[in-house]
Amino acid sequence: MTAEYKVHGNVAVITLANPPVNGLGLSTRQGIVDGLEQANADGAVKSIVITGAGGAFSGGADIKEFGTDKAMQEPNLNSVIAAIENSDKPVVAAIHSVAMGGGLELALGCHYRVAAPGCSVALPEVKLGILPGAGGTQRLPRVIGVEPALNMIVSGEAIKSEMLAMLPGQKLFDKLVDSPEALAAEALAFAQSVADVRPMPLVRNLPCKHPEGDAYFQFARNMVKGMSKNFPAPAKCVDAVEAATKKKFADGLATEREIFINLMWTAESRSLRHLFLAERAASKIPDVPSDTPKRDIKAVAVIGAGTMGGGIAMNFLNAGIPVKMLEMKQEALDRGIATIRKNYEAQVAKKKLKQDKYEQRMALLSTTLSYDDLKDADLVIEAVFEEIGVKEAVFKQLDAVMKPGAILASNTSTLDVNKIANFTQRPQDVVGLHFFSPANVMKLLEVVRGAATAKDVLATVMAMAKKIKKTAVVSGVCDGFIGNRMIEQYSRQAGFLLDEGCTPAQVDKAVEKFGFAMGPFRMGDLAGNDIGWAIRKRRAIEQPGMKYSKTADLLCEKGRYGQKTGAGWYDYVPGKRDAIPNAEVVKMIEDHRASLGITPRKISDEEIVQRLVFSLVNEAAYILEEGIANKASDIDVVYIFGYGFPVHRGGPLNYANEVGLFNVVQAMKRFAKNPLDDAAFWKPAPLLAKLAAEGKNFQ
Ligand code: T1G
Repeated sequence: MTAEYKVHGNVAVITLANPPVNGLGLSTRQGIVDGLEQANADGAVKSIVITGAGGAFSGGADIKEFGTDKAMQEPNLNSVIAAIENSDKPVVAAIHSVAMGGGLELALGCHYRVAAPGCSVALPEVKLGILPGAGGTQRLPRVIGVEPALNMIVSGEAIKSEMLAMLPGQKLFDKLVDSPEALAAEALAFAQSVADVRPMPLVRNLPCKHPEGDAYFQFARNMVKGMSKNFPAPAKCVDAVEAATKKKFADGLATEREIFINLMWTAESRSLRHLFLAERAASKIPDVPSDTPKRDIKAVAVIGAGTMGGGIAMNFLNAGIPVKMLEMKQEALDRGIATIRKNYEAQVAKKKLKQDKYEQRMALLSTTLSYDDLKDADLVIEAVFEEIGVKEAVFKQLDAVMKPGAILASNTSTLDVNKIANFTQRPQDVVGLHFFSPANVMKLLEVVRGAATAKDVLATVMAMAKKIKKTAVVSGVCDGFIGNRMIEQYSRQAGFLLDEGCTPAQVDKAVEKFGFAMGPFRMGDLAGNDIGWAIRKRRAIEQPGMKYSKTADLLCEKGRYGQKTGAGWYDYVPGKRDAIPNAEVVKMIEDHRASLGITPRKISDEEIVQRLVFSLVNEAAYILEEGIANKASDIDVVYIFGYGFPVHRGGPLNYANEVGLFNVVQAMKRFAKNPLDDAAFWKPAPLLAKLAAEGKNFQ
């Protein structure tokens, strides 16, 4: 049982013990109910305390149970809370560290709540595409007021217990103790002090009104409209809280329950729950035990003070880790430092960073022109020119100067990490750390595992990624690793669509309607079309015969690299990001099409989206069966955090599962019949074909 029962004097203490966060899974729920029964049956017991072991009171319902019959199995959370409210003896919640979701709802069902300071209190269900389903939308407004409650429920954000305790007239906490250490004893004392108080207070009996209800909820609906694009839950939160102000408690609870169950079965919620677990699962490497010893990373060196090097350095400065930056020339260093300063000063100006924090971070940054000065760094990351010869020179230098045990990392985005490792005598200490630009902003970090990369190096960099607030995904070595290898196919399809009859704007609009922030052509203009141009030139040598549309090359030959040259697939007005369609580009595409003897055809948005997204799916299936990615959810994490795949779709493979792999394969068979496409590419990867034939999903 994951809830312990112990009697202290005449107080029974039920302790939730379901690590890591006391998720309210079935056995924990059963443990609470059993404890309540035992306490109510014991004449020596006068009052009851519920608390959580370890680092949380409770992180809420057990997300891992969702979608299984355990989640709804009695006693469900509403039944547990009813058992608390119907207890003959007062129940006191002793809250500390984390009280979230169902955990907070459990506490709201108690007669009293004693809290420690520093506890993160939240109803974050909206972040999972649902809303509080055990009375949170009905009880929280009754203890902190309608507006603060709705703000918490719609945002899902955590607020510290001491802040909530300051809300005027709040009835959330009956007592805020001085420190977490004092909680256990003070909760026991409080429970003794209320043992004979009757009637026992119930949150459900408190009034819940808003003086200008209709006007306020109309305002609230307007406010959530912006955040509700693609997500139904925020607007439903407003409906549930409004019900709390207009209906009797039991009816309001029924309204909440109905909305909760409906939202639970939406594709959006399945996607968000999938991503919640996927992001955390990404940090687990099948053959690297979680207790693998990690190397200390106390000092970092970054080679290259360009855009990437500067952004990479900022991640470590932000985490309080000193960085030494090396460049070949002083003016390059000066430029790099100036860029870092500019980035921080912009954050200070927007009040996103305090001046003293900015100065602290800059104080951690030092520069040098000499490799010898790097020798004491625990981790060095090179972010130099993406050319294997340059990497070779850098890694030979590093091998000569870095102390034994230092980790040597390359920020390469496509080059062979095994080759790079073999430029050194210590390939076991070499790893790829592929940051995404802008490196100080993008959450994704591809950790590229070389054939020789040591397990403790992997464990170290995965822990380091969490420290610098990156979502790290392990990739094997192949051209483009996970993300860039897949985007290659996506870009090829985008080019074929132009040859066959689309304009850049039509493709981008279809993909943006699907949910991408940017279609492939706007994205090319942002990243720089010359990057893809260079890769295609390299590919033409390494993989002759790979079929591409020539349009992107024709565009680059006109110097239209994108925003950086003021013009790409679109035109740009200086200082603005609006993509303005350009008639010459459209004509260039039409002329090229005519030169190929292609008669343009009308292509539906559905076909555009399917060809672009399913090209990601097929390439991902190859990546999985080659072992480049450890699991399907890792690939979804890469695409959500690094390539702007729409969150409400859960990632390319989650989306393929939602569509049905049989249907994906059927669509691919249609695409393979198109002579202007790449029929060979549309042969389903063996893994995809197998799963589709067996009616299974990517796991
Ligand atoms: N259920 C199951 N596992 C959970 C969990 C949960 N609610 N919360 C965290 N974990 C696991 C997580 O998967 C990871 O596991 C480990 O704990 C550490 O998580 C009826 C229906 C609590 C602030 O949305 O926000 O209640 O990878 O890396 O940074 O209305 O976890 O080690 O195997 O995030 O210290 C509502 C979600 C549920 C809270 C801790 N509750 N959790 O952060 O650690 S729905 C939530 C968090 C609900 C009711 C409804 C955070 C945290 P593993 P972590 P952390």
